[in-house]
Amino acid sequence: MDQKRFSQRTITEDGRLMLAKSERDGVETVWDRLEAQQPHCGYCELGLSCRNCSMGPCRIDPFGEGPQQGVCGADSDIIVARNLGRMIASGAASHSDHGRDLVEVLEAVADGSAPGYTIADEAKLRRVAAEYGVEAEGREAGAVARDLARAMQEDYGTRLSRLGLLSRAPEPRRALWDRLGITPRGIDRETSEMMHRTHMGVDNDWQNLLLQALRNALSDGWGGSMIATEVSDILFGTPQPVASRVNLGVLKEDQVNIAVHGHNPIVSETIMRACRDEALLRKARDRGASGINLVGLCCTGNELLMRHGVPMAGNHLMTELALVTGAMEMMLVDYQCIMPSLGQVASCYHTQMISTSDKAKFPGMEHQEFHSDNAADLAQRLVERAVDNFGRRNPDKVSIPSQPVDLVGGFSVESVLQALGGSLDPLLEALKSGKIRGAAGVVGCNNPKIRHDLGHTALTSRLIENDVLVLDTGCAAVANAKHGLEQAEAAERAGPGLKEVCSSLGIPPVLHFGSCVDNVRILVLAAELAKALGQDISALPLAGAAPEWYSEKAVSIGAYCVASGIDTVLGPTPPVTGSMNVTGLLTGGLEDLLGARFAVEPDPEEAAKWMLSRIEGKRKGLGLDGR
Ligand code: BF8
Ligand code: SF4
Repeated sequence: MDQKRFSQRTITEDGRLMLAKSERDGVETVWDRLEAQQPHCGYCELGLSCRNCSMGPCRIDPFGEGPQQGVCGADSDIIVARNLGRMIASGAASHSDHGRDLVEVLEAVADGSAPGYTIADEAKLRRVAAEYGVEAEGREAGAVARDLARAMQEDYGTRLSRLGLLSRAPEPRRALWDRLGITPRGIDRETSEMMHRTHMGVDNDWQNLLLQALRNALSDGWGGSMIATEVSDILFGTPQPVASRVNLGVLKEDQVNIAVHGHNPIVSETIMRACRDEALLRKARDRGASGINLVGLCCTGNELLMRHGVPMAGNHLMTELALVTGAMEMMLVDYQCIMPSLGQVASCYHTQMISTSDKAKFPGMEHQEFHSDNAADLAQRLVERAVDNFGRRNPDKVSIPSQPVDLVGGFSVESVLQALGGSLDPLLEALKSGKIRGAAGVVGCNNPKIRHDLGHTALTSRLIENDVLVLDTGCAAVANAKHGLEQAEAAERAGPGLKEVCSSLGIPPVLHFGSCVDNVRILVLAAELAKALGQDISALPLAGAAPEWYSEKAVSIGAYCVASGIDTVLGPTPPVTGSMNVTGLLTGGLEDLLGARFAVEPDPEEAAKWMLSRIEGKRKGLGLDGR
């Protein structure tokens, strides 16, 4: 395959070079498998196929010539709405279950049964506890942590009316959710009810199904994901601006390279500590390596980058290619977005692949289960094995591409407030004066259907050129960082107003806000801005985008953003276009209900235009100068 075809797959140099090497090494990648899958099933692309029961599977003919109902009588609206509801249920469940695992570690820390973990941010523990009505004054941290963990567990199971952290949303938004009947109750309850309603013969009103889908998504955004982020901060520290580096060039030829991939910092934090262990570093030197080099992939990488500046090797589509470098001694995975192909890719090299969660096992990986009571110990033993594996590296197969790019990460609501001198006023002033036109969240995945990283970087570049401050997370944040957009110097690439604001604060025009569960940091910031202005979130000049999304989690994120009042544009088309009614509601009618809606636009230039026009429209609504 020639260079041109690699360039069609990715805009990144490290990606292109490793695609060429993967071909030389006979390794199949996600792009090859996408090609092999062509053409995709048209019914599924439109959302018009259903296999929810064994009277089917059924499909609806989009041209109106074949069947217009499934065996049970479900029409295109019902089938499309049910399918979308189930995507959101899966996404919300994934984020929320990740959050639950953290709550369990918090409880174990309180009980003294988690030797590898501590409470890193006690002030935050006390702040969040107070929000839950847990007495924090004058009590020792362990007792507060135990009560907070139990209060959060109630959010998952037994809360009867509303989630604990909903109080963070502005009052008009909460009142709107109440009026629409979409105030999320228990986190597990909303997912479970979504699955119930989409069983054959339960909810067959497509609008009613979509309302539950929104409630389910809100239980993720203001529930499971928010708990995940808050407890991660309590256990591992609230992010502060930190320098790091990104792309496959962060791997080191003369060191033991270890990658962590997945989402939950429970595993990656303990691995990081073991990588800094003096005895293991000595052992690495004895083996001829100059050190132990820990790198991150995907969102658990973002978690480590945000809190400790651990370098980032790449995003979703780079996970196979990181192995193709031939320089990786060990990759440890927890869960989510870990392609089941990784074991097969690793088998072409000396890389040891380790799965760590009882809920996520993979072909071609060795399973070593992490629990809060054995994590510290197990991490030591595994890093030691990675060190031993250094000697088995085949130098002929090693190729580390590209020079790493510098970035600043670690933006949280807390650290942004600090950068602003303790209050949101400077940001509000910049918005009011029009120096900053608005703010946008650019979030989500990579998808081989979109040229790798182009969606994120082109959209983000256009937004900052037009004086829109960008907050990014997940794989989008990694893409933008590789593109040099998360350095203070990138202010030069921004419009004059944004450039002035960023230069005076010494911040980049694109702020790395963390992993995908950390999208809730953007929600909280939006809520605080709305409260400061005495407005609902939907009145603010904000917009969101997931230009390269692939995951069901991204659908849940998009839905809770829109339900929270933030216009959101998706790159790849979600499987809903088989129903004119559902598509019309999502991309139009929702605006009357929620003050925000979806758009679908795979071209990042067009997506930028849509976001900018929505932002200017909201400015006008607030009586700020239009453009
Ligand atoms: O939670 S952005 S590909 S790694 S789903 Fe996955 Fe998408 Fe990346 Fe993070 Ni989020
Ligand atoms: Fe077919 Fe209805 Fe069963 Fe779906 S639920 S597979 S449409 S019969």
